[in-house]
Amino acid sequence: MSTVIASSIPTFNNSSPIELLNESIQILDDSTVPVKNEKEKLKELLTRFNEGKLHLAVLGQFKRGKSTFLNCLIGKKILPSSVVPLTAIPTFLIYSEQPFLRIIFENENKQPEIVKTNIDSIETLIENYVTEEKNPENKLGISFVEVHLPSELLKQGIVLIDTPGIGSTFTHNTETTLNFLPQCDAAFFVVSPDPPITEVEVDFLKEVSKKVPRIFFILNKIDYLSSKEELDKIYEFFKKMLSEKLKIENAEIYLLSAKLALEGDEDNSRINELRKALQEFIYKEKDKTLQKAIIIKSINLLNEVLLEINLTIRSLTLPLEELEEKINLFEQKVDEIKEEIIIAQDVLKGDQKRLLEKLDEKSDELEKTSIQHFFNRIKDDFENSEKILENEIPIYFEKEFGNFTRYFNKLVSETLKKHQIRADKLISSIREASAKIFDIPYKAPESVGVFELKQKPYWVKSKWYTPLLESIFDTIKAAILPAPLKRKMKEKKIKEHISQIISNNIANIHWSILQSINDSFRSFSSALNERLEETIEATKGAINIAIKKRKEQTTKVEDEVKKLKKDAETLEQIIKNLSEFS
Ligand SMILES: Nc1nc2c(ncn2[C@@H]2O[C@H](COP(=O)(O)OP(=O)(O)OP(=O)(O)O)[C@@H](O)[C@H]2O)c(=O)[nH]1
Ligand SMILES: [Mg+2]
Repeated sequence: MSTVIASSIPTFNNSSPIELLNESIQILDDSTVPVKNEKEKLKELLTRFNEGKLHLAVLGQFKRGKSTFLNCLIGKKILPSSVVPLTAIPTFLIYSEQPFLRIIFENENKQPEIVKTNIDSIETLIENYVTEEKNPENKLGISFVEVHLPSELLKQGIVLIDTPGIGSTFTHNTETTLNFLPQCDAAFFVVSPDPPITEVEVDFLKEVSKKVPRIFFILNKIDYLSSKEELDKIYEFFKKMLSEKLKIENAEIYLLSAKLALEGDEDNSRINELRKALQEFIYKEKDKTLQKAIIIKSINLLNEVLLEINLTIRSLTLPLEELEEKINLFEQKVDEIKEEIIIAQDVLKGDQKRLLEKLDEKSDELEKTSIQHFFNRIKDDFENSEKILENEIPIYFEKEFGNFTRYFNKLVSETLKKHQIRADKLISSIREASAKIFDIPYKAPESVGVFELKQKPYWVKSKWYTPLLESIFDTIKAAILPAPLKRKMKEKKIKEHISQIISNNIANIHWSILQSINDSFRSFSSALNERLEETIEATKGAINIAIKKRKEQTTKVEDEVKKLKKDAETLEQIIKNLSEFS
């Protein structure tokens, strides 16, 4: 006959992740182990979870109909749409009973602007802030705009986000959207048959699929297609592209005519199928998508807390002599790891230097090709050279600035990712060493966060071109010289001018990227040191407190150990239950 012993450890069988997180915070609140950091982080996660708003963004190439599509989801023309590239600023649609706008600026010291409005005036009002036409090259320095408005769809806990279209000549719009990706929890990716899908879109989609866990595809503007055969053909083509180029199988693709939907043609627009899918997603998947990220982060934190609790227990129970021995061993190990970190920091500095050399090399190359390009451009149409330069130089450098940023962004994230993996291993090895020395089970956390180039974006934009002073040409014109000589003088002046402008522009691009690279490496390096110190402190702190307790109040040690053991068991159970939700 077996004896069933009733356990005093709760099993939380029916607890929700929020209850589990609350429970663990309570344990940490009452704990004598120094876990303040972890507790704060857990509280932040819980708040985010409680607010529970999923960021659902609409992404795609310019002019695919993203803004129009959002208007038809909301059922009202809220976002401006046009035949020219338009949306320039990410625009968040958030539920509120009373409509108002909140404008958030890039300069964090500038207070957000609140603009009260009524629902019918929203479109004309936000035009002033989010469109390329009214806010060219984001001269207002806006980071994003929130449109708070009453809507049944938004009320269900989603925030819909309109993003600037990628791939237009306004490369800063592409940059804005690429930087924005990590904030998306899920996305609608909009394509259309005019043309079906471009290389730019394929590249963009590769980025999106790396950063956004859930994507719906929308084949918009189906009213362009005159027959079912055409529709099937384009659908199959798109599906094949997703499978061959992006290895996305079984993609969810919805057909749509946002235009017809706005006109109220429910049947031909096929909007209802999409609405249904969205409702189903909100109903079945929304919370899960958000939950997953929160749970993984919480489990990592709780595993660290467990290690500290177990360390304290060991420090309270081991014979003092043995404990001293182990502490010495641990200190030695920490010193070894610190040495390795110094070496890693040196390698990091070397990589930073190599990237800066690459920047010099690329800038020199660009200077040469740009001068050649513009000399050639004016050669055959000399009389119009000023017009040509004025028109083409800003576009040319706008594009090159975008290319440079993308190129170095990729190099920086690849380089720092490599370092991050190494740093994670080293930091983890501190915890692993303590676990091993003190004979405690330990599970290393999963890596979080990818480092990217810090953007110092658009300050160079307005200065791409400064015209030559009229008076220089007037002087040449007025001079008593034969015509061919005058032309030669003018040509010389213009060429000098081109070289000067190109050199200034390249210096600006170079400076901007250089600052970004240095900032990225600096913040990586200080984050690494901070994490290292934190980890060592947490581990040592747990041991030191235990030793102090032993020396001061030997009689209570037994009770303390009992309580800690119970906490550890409860946390283990919470981790187990949480992982069932992830
Ligand atoms: N025929 C047709 N035209 C559409 C449809 N959806 C949008 N359009 C038109 O396409 C043009 C671009 O629409 P927008 O909604 O501004 O496109 P967008 O993707 O937001 O563009 P950007 O903000 O520049 O990236 C507008 O002229 C819309 O009227 C559609 O389903 N059918
Ligand atoms: Mg738009």
